[in-house]
Parts: sequence; C-alpha cells; structure tokens
Amino acid sequence: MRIDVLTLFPEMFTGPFDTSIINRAREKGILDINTFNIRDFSQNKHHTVDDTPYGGGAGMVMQAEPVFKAMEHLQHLHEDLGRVVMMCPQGMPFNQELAKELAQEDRLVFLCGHYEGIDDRVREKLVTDEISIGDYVLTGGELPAMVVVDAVARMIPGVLGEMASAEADSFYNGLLDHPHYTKPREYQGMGVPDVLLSGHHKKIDQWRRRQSLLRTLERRPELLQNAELSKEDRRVLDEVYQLLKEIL
Ligand code: 4G4
Repeated sequence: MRIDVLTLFPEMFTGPFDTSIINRAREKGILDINTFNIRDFSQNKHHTVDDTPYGGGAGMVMQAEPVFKAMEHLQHLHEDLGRVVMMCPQGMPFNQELAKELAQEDRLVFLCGHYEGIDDRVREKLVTDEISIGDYVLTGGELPAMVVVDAVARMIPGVLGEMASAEADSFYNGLLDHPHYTKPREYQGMGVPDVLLSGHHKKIDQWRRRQSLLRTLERRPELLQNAELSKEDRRVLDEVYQLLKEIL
C-alpha cells in the first residue's frame, strides 16, 4: 500500500513511522509512506498557508490553494489518487471495521488540517472520506492520521508477524480482549489462572472466550449488539443473566 500524507509538519511523522512494526513493513516493501509539506506548495512569497476567516471571527483558516497544488503534485506522480482522507472532528467515527476496510486499498492520501480548519472548498472538491478518531479537538490532524495509518497498516497481510496475529485482537470479533499473562508464574504474590497452565487447549479457548464475553458485558455492553455470538456464547451470557436475576 502507498500512503501519502499532506501536512504542515512532516517531521512529526518521523518518530512513529520509523519505529517498530510500521518501519519493518516499510522495509519489507509492504508499506510505502511519503510525507509532503503543504507549505512547499504555497505560491506567495512568504510561503503562507493560512488567512483570516471570511465572515470574521478568531483564528486562521488553512487556504485551499496550497492543498490543491499539493494534490496536483501527487496526481502527477500517479494518476489515480485513491481515497483522500481528511482527519477532522466532524468526520465519521474511526473504528476497527473502517481500519479493515481501508487496509484493502492500494493507495491512500491523508490530509492533515491545522488552525481553526481548512477552507471548505478542499473538502468539496478533493476529499472522499472525513474521519474522526474521537469526540475531542486537537491542534492538528497529524496525530489522528498517525493513529489511522497505524491501525490500517497492521491489518495489511504480512505486516504483523505470525507471532502477533490480528485475529486474536480486541475488536477483531467485535468483543473486548481477554486478559493476558506471561512468566513468571507468580509475581508479587499474584498467580496466573490455573486453566492457562493446564495445557488443555480447548478449556483455555473456552476460558478466554468467557473472559471476553464477561468483560464486554461489564464494560461495553453496547458492543454485544453487533458481535458475532455463538449458541455457547449466548448460553454463557444467559447464565450470567439468570445469576443476576436471582441476586437482584
Ligand atoms: C480539520 C478541521 C481531527 C482538522 C479542523 C483533527 C481532532 C480530530 C482540524 C481542525 C483535529 C479528530 C483544528 C479543529 C485539526 N482534531 N477528533 N484538528 N481543528 O479526529
């Protein structure tokens, strides 16, 4: 997958994208990430990229022209831009499902806004997807773009090693993840659930599934609505429900 990022702060991406799993994917040639400084496409002599808002008000607005010019540059590099994602608080809430969907694409362009926002003609003409990573406001779209790129990259086949499989993740099956333990067997007086030491794989799978279901019921019950639940899952949840009914 080729990812192009348009930003006023390309240096922000060096840390996260040159580290660990993302960097290994780049070295393996699975992922090709390029950043472009929007300021390089400003036509005026002071290379400004913002101006005061029409209609008045506080703060500045990112101008359309440098963004259009930067996109034209990308189009010269390769005809089809693919999906153009703008990170903004007004966008569609990002989740694992959208990460899996975007991971199917051959190329993605991320547009990171700053100041109070971007001239809306950019959205009208150039943007195909508006995405938000949550209901809060950040100073720029860079951190959200990094979050989305990371979540998308690890869903591309071959990015995670065989050791770390995305199938075992929280949210992969629409449920929260079960607890994890590693050596030592006892730490500061705290043990590890016996079943995990039993070597009984079927019982271990059952225990983990049960933990996932109970954690989801306790912390994020709304997720159960869309989760894929087996007959046995429903039996486990019904058992809890019957127990609660007796107590209350
Ligand atoms: C576009 C419009 C995304 C981009 C306005 C971006 C939060 C998110 C920005 C802005 C962002 C998110 C400056 C308000 C940059 N903040 N929740 N800021 N603002 O995904």
